[in-house]
Amino acid sequence: MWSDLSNQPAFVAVTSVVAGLSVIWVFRKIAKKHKRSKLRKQWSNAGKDVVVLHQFVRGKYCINLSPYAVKVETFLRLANIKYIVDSEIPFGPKGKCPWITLNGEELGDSEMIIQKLIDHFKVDLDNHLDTRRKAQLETVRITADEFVFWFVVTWRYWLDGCKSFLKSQSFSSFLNFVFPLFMKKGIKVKARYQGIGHHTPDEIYGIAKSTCRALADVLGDDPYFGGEQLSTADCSVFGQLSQLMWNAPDSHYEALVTEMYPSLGAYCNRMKEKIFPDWYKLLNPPME
Ligand SMILES: N[C@@H](CCC(=O)N[C@@H](CS)C(=O)NCC(=O)O)C(=O)O
Repeated sequence: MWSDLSNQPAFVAVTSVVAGLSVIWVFRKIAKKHKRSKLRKQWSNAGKDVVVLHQFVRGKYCINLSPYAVKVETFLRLANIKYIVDSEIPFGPKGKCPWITLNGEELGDSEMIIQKLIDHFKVDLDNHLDTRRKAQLETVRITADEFVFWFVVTWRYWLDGCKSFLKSQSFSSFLNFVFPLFMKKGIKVKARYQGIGHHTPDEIYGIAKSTCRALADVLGDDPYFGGEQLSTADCSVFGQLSQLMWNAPDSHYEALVTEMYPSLGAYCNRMKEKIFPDWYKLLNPPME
């Protein structure tokens, strides 16, 4: 025998809540779309050949919490390309940060962005390198982008639960509370898929140590990974190492570049001073 559920108070309450949430969801979606299309018009008016770099808000000690955003911004400066920064919509067409808008075209993925900029602006930061050295630096770049990244985020968000990282950001109290809750679980799942998440914290630190040692050995006594002159690979290495240097305060991960392999810390400072003379003004809040 069927009873008429629509007359039950619990049923009415649940359907009202579901309907209310659905309306809020639809309104939020529309508002988001509207905001994005308004901003899109603004970005298209940035000027011909002016890159709009979309990234997270700046940090207290480092210009970004995303190593890939630091990488792209470093490249833009090295290649003398005009750019402006947007932090309202940090996630782009591939659902990742950073991304760029160039002459109305939206593009994601730091490496693809750099390739596009190289083609469009006809820049070559590597013309002082022979083919063999270029190939060696490409493996250094891959190590930084695809390997350093994983031990940094696995430690930062999961193993350390954002404790050290949050000291380096100017987040609101609300974000300080919810950020670790979401990130810890999310990165744990991703790190397991990637593989690094199956190791113990000591083993992960061991991987971080041997990777930093290898990078310090490749750098040797040179000022940059490109030798006396900077190279495209320096953008990636700086982007990743900047996270250890400035976004892991008072931690054994920071010590990797400040104490254990100080040539890497000196390299970070050299890059900062050469490419970002305005570094302290860019920080949030700015440091004079
Ligand atoms: N391969 C991409 C990686 C970008 C990336 O993973 N960015 C992170 C921030 S550092 C992100 O957006 N993560 C969000 C997510 O994976 O959902 C690139 O080179 O740009």
